[in-house]
Amino acid sequence: MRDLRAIKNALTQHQIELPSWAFGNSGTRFKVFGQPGVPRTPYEKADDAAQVHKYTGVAHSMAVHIPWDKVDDYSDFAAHAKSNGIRIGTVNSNVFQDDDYKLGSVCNPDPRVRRKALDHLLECVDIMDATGSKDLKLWFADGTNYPGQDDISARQDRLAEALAAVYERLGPDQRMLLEYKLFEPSFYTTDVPDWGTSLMHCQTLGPRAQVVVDTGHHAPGVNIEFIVALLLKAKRLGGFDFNSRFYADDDLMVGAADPFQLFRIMHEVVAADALAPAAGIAFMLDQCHNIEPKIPAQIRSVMNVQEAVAKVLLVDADALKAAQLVGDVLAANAALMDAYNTDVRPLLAELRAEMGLAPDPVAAYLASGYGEEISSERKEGSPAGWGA
Ligand code: RM4
Ligand code: MN
Repeated sequence: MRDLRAIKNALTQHQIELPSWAFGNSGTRFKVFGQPGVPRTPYEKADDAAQVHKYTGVAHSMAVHIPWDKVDDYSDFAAHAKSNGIRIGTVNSNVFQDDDYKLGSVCNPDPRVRRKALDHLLECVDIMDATGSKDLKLWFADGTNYPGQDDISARQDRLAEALAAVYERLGPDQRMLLEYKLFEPSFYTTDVPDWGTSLMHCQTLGPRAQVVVDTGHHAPGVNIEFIVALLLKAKRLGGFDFNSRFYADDDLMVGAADPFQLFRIMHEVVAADALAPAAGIAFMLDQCHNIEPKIPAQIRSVMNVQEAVAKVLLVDADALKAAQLVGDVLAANAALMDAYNTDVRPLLAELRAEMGLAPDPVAAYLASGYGEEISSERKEGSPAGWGA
């Protein structure tokens, strides 16, 4: 069994990346509810992300989404983040919010539209060069709504061509993370619907093309930890987009709907010794806070991931292995459940105190007055949002 010091060290090293879009206004296709104090610029999103890091100590970076986070000077933006104690992380491309993309972006039958989409992806790599970001995350809304609408196989060829051009452009220490999603906005076919499709493209491209598992992007009942275990074996798990779902791509706070699933996923990561930053797995949140206050919701999400990881680190791996090898089903299951059923909140509070942080990050943030401050300071101008 791991000793307490090793568990605490692993938890201190484990980093969780925040999404810039969690701080802007968001909603569903029915309504976006505005909140007071929402950032008006990418700079203010970085200020808010820095608050999450300040109270958790493990959220060192903020992912950006282009064009939502377009700025005039990306080096200056990166310097601003740095002066707040965080860095700009993954660059997310956006080829789904332009009229030209009605029939797809890089898979569109029209070569002019494909070129436009590819240019955007290449521009995202330029931005990575300026911000020092290491990962380009690609998610495509491409697909079709009706049988016969387009040629399924030809669309795969167009996708492969665009991915190859982007891969070619990456610097030696940059990676491409290819995300998949079962359906939505396309309802009949999606061009990257599952991990098999993503993995096939990544394997064709090379080792710096990796699969991203967004926990909300599967059919109900899919065993996500199995997918994670296989991608880890293939050395193709680039990272996670963490969130929770009850039905489809709900984007709720990670660990809120099914904390046990999060524990099972993180157990595979720890079992493969892939928790530490050196393993190269990007642990990102991909969430929207439509009805709850955003900064505390991000803090809560980071805490939820930490709680799952802490429980996993408590698993008696030797006892588990021994039980598995002799086929003791109940003892093996108990080794996992004993750890899962442990209340790790006191351990995490103790760790935070050792890190010089308040034991209860949400309470400390709420007491700080930052929320009231931004509500009164950010009255003018238009709040950021993804424009649903
Ligand atoms: C997509 C996908 C991407 C995220 C956007 C906002 O569904 O999950 O990762 O960047 O939403
Ligand atoms: Mn995602």
